[in-house]
Amino acid sequence: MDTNTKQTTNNAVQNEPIVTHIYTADPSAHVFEGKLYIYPSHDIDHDGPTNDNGDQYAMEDYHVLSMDSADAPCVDHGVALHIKDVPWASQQMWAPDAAFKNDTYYLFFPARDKDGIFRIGVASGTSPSGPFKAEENYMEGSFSIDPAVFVDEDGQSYMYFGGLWGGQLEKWQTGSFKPDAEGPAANEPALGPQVSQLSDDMLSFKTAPREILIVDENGSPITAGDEDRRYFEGPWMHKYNGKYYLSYSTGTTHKLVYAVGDHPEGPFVFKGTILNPVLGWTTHHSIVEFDNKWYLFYHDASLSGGVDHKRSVKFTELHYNEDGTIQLVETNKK
Ligand code: FUB
Repeated sequence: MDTNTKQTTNNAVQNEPIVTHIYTADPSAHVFEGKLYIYPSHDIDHDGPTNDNGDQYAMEDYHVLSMDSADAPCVDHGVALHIKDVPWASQQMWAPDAAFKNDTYYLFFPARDKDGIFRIGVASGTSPSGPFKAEENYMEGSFSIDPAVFVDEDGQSYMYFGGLWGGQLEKWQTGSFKPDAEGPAANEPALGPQVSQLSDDMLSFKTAPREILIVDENGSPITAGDEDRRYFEGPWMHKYNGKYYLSYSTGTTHKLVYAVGDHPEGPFVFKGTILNPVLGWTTHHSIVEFDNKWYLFYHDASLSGGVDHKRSVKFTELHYNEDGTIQLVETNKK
């Protein structure tokens, strides 16, 4: 049964927030049971600090949203998982994702553990709208933030994850957590996102996380100083015409960009920008095919007048060129 159900109208072409009664961010969109389901972060107000560590993103729960069609009202199915019901987590329920396998819906989410280290947890349920029951512990071997789970046509599932700065990815370069570790120098290869194959029950890593390589058109690794192209956070994987598209946020330059490869674990060749900067510091997205159209789900801070920890999910249609490149989505930062 849906709880706390609310409806708002939305207008895809005008890119209005899909809901306005709560702040939402980091949308992971999927088609389940013939509908669009969106798994966002639930942004909240608070009196705490705002800093590069991301303390302003103090989220405590997840709501699941759905739409029967791209121009239908968006339904809020209420709280699907609250941090008080996650035994290992202490704070900051950041960008989640969801997947369907084994007749079960899985919600993957990052949060800080009791030691303040970001880990990735999994919760499961029988409905795409939740509720979800969290596992007792975080996924063994997990770290950092922004899990995105891709189930390939052969049934193998992959988790992509990792984020710089508050997301702590720099601190794991040796394989264990080093609180003072910094990222590579500007002329060195940038840190890539991590990828792991998931076990068949979706509850653990089948293969140890390994770093993904993103190269430029000449095959050279994108460097850490190349802030228009280097990986920052928010990975997403989708498949289009047999190719694997890894898209992500560039963080400091506030773009959504993408790279293309022949294998889900890479390497990937940088291709271009999908979305120019939006209002707000962060930018985070997902790409989904629904009713024979492709859509970009993203967020901005327009509804709150630019307050970046109070963001709103929007979406727009995405178009491909004949050669498989993605057409840039322009923004007006309003
Ligand atoms: O919402 C908290 C963090 O902000 C996410 O995990 C990042 O991707 C950024 O959107």
